[in-house]
This record gives sequence, C-alpha cells and structure tokens, in this order.
Amino acid sequence: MLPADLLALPFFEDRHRDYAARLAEWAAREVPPLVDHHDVDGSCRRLVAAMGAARWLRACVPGDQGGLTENLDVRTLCITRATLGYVEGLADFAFAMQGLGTGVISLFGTAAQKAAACPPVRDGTAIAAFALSEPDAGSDVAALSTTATKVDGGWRLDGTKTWISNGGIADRYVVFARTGEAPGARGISAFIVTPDMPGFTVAERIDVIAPHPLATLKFDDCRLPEDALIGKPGGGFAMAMANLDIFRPTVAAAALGMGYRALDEATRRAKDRHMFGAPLADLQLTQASLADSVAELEASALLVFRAAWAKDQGKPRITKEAAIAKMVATENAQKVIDRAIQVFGGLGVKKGEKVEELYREIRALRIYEGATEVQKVVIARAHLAEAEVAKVAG
Ligand code: COS
Repeated sequence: MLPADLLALPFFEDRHRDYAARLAEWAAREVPPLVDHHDVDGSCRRLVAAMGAARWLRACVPGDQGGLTENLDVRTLCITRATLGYVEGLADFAFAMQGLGTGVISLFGTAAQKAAACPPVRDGTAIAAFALSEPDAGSDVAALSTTATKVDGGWRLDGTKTWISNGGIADRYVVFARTGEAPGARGISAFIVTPDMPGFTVAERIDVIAPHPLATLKFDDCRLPEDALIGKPGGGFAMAMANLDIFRPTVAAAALGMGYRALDEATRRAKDRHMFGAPLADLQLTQASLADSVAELEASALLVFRAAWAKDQGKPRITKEAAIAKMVATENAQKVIDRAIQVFGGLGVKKGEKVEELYREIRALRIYEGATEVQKVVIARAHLAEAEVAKVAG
C-alpha cells in the first residue's frame, strides 16, 4: 500500500520494493481473518504465529539468528509497520513488539542469550515484550525505581512496571531496573525475565480505547539467574535508547500506514457520496481536506524513510532524525484520520467503521515510545548541541 512513487525513491533498493509488494498482498489476504477485537490475546497469538510461519518476523532479528539482513534493516521494519498498520493495528502491534522486545538482546546480548531469544521470536513461537515504563517513570526513564539487587547465584528484582505491551501473553520480557552503579540514567541495567520466574506476577490487565494486550507487572523478590543480565551493569539506559532509536521511526511508519488508510477511505467516500447534486469530491472544502492530508502524509513519509535510511547507512545515532519522524508522522496521522472522519460525517463515528477504528488506534502512537513532548526535548537538545559544535568550529 505504500505509494509506488515513494518506493521508487533512492531511499529504497529493489529488495524493498519486492518485499513491500509481497507483504501488502499477504497482509490484505491473511490478516483480517485472524483478528477478533474482542479477543486481543488470541488475535495477537494467531498473528505472531502466522507472521512467523510466513517468515515476515525474520525482519525482527539479525542475520546471525536467521534474520533477513545482517543488522536490523530499519527501512524493512518501517515498510512492514506501514503495510500492517494500513490493514490492521493489532497486526502492526504484534509485529512491532517482536522487534522492540528482542532488540536489546540482539544488539547487546551474549551469543547464548541471542540463541535462546531470537529464533523463537523469528519463527513466531514466542512472544516478546519490553518493560521500561513504571507508574512514576514513563517519559523520565532515568527516574525508574524498580530495583535489581545482586544476590548469591543471581539477581533479586523488586518493583512495578506498567503499560507493558504484550504484558500477560509474552514468553520473555526485557526488564529495566536500577542497579545503582550511579544515580539516574547511569545506574540502570537490563534483564531477561520469563513469566515462570518466582515472584513475577501480572498484576492488572489494562483496557484501553483501542484494545491491545497491555498489563501492569509486579516483581516481588523475583529471582533471576546470573545470566539474566544483558550487557554491562549500568548500561541499561543507553541500551534502551539505542533500541528506541531503531524502533521510533517504525512507530512513525505505523502512523503513516494508518494515515494512508484513512486517506484512501476518505477519498473513496468523497467520490461515492453525493451531496448538493454532485460527489463530495467536487466540493472545494473536501478537496482542501484531501490536499492537506496528501501533503502531510508525503511529508511524513520522507521523514520516516530519511531516518530509516540514515540508520541503514550505518549512522551510529539517529536520535534526532528518529524523534522528528516520530513526532511529525504521528501528529500528522492523527489529523489525517480526524479529517477522514469529517468526510464520512456521522458514519465516521459509527462503531465498526474503519475510520472510527483508526481514530482510536492512532491516539496511543503520539504517546508510546516517547510522547511528542519528549521528542521535542530530544530534537531541541540535538539542535542546541549541533549549534554549539558549529560555534566552536567557526
Ligand atoms: N543512544 C545511545 N545512548 C544514548 C541515547 C541514544 N539514543 N540517548 C541517550 N543516551 C545516553 C547518553 O549519551 C547519556 O550517556 P552518558 O551519561 O554516558 O553521557 C545517557 O544515555 C543519558 O542520556 P540523557 O542525559 O539524554 O538522559 P535523560 O534522562 O536526560 O533523557 C529523555 C531524557 C527524555 C530523552 C529520555 O528519558 C527519553 O527518551 N524518554 C522517553 C522514553 C520513552 O520512550 N518512554 C516510553 C517507554 S517505551 S514504550
């Protein structure tokens, strides 16, 4: 569903164009029958299994773990999320969490950690999750208070995580906890936690406007083995941010896909619906609405694939590009979907209409993996730092 003229740009290679066409065809055919919005757990399990069997989840793990490319190819991740987001928000969610939940392990884990975690995620036989947020630490990650204490033979984990995607259905969680090497960001570490570990409980399932598997997790004297630690103690914050650098552009891509779907729905409606003796599309105000949406989506698309391309070219940090893409694409998609509802009139807010579903689905994307306000902080900091470097150089 990504426009052919976008895919024709030099951001992409032929392998991306071929992948996008095959995935769009597969998703339109295979995804809708797997989804029941009243059973999000079952739907996500079915989607993960199907995406694993069809080999799309190979994009979520690196080449040495049977992945599609040597390193995660951010353009492929973005194409996948845009395509799945166009068809079904839950499919996008299920795909994205396999990648986000495994990213820290595939980037920083030991060979044994990768070998245990990646192949089942790739094959769709295990579900992954990323547990960073806490009741009092969402945007301000460095304020998290879950603790991991060194004990004989391993670690003891205590605290609460919330808003955890796949919470309650995941087979493996990457959990961030304070290990105290230093105050703030430099005293956080990452751990692999499985639901069978003693002291782990799913405290609450969270019901939201666009239902997805989400939960609050509690760790009460939860015992982890020695090898649960990922990377070095104290390195957790930077690992989380490096993972988010890869996955923030993909959130933007999902928003892009949802926006394109809303635009297609609005365009069809504007052509089919007659008013004042002519199709809605003949009214200049409808044309203005469509024009704003087309322009905003094209601007988003360029930012999404600029960020993805930069990472794939080997740029070590794309923090600013990713933040710009995420902020602009999610905010634009919200506006595009809102305009589509307006074109639909009353029907646009009727349950069961695709644009109504998109309106609920898009909202969380402006919040999760760094709210728009966090992206503004990141962008401004990067800009000011660049200005400082330019001043020194000048
Ligand atoms: N890649 C690698 N390292 C990074 C990094 C990145 N993208 N971003 C920051 N770091 C490193 C920094 O270099 C710094 O290292 P040193 O201490 O060695 O200099 C360290 O991590 C701390 O960075 P910083 O000073 O920027 O930390 P802050 O606490 O000020 O970070 C923000 C603030 C708001 C940017 C951060 O907390 C954030 O992104 N919050 C949103 C998190 C989020 O997405 N939450 C949703 C949960 S996931 S669904």
